[in-house]
Amino acid sequence: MTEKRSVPACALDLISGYLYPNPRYCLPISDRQRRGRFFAVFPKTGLQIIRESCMIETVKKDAAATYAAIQFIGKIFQKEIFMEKIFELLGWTNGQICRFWEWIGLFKNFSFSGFSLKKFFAGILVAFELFNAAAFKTPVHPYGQVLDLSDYQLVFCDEFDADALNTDVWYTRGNGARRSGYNGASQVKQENGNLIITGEYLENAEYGEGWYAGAVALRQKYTKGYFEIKCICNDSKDFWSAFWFQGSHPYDAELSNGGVGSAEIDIFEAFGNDKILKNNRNALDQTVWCNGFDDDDEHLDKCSFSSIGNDIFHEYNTYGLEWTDDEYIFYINGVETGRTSFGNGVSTDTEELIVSLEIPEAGITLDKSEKTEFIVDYVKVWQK
Ligand SMILES: [Ca+2]
Repeated sequence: MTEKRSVPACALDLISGYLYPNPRYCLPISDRQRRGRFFAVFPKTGLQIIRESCMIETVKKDAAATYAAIQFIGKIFQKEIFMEKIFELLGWTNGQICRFWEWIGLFKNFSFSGFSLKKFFAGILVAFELFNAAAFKTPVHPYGQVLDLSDYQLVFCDEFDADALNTDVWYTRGNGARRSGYNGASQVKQENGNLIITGEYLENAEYGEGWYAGAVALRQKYTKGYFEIKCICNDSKDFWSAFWFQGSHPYDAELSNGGVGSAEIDIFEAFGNDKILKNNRNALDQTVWCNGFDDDDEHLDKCSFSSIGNDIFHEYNTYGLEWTDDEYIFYINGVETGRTSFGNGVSTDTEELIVSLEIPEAGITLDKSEKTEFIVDYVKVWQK
């Protein structure tokens, strides 16, 4: 049986299959371990590791000068001079490389064997994308396995069709002071089959004058399963949309125990539509956070994938997490973006599933008359 996959997925396998054995699993090692071992392990672990943005953040921390130089070159490289111009000339995109992948995705189900021009060009593009990911922290398009829920059963579904939040299953979370503003129940509503969380400046609100946003969480906590949201991320800078798990003690070194005891799992965080580089505009992060993975109690380790959805600030996309006995597998629109058994392994905690519009630490630059909305069509949970 032929596995149905996109050309980029096939091309990546093709290249990595030639160059590296077993390239499809990222290493469960921390930033600091990765830093030392990166060059040593690269030939064996392959391309996946390049995709992890923590690698690039390590570069950032260690060599600010190098990073500044890379950033400078990256700006020249990407600011409508290279990629954008090429795609424009070829008429393949409307300034969004996602569109190009959709186009190239028309060629599906081709054989792995033999040489073809399609494979050759797809291979070059994938290699280029991976080079971008390594050098410039540009996000990568989903290219992994297609989601298969045949072993799962739907155990929770809220389409948000009612007039108001079903408080039998949800509660508004963290009400009160939140970073540079407030979370308020007033910011959560349901309309036209959507859950909507609004970020805005309010003068006479529950906790006084200031910037408000909100969060809801399921009362039922979960361990393992497949968790999916369909949503439109808030289209503004400063505030950001998120769908995430928080365990009971992910930031405590002893109790987190490298994520096995408890972890924070960010199924996605979309850090606002203010990206300078066009390539990054539809990017979001999928991250696992844990403590107690190394000897340093203070050090919070993370493993992060930076990936792209289709026009995430204006169109519905789905973002999912498959949390198995062995690993976390992240998805966008039903295609794997990354997988990891980061830390000491997957969490065994029962964790809280949260939908939130987040307020930044400081420096909100929106005009006080501006609003921003995180629009959620559904949240669903499947388990075995
Ligand atoms: Ca709905």
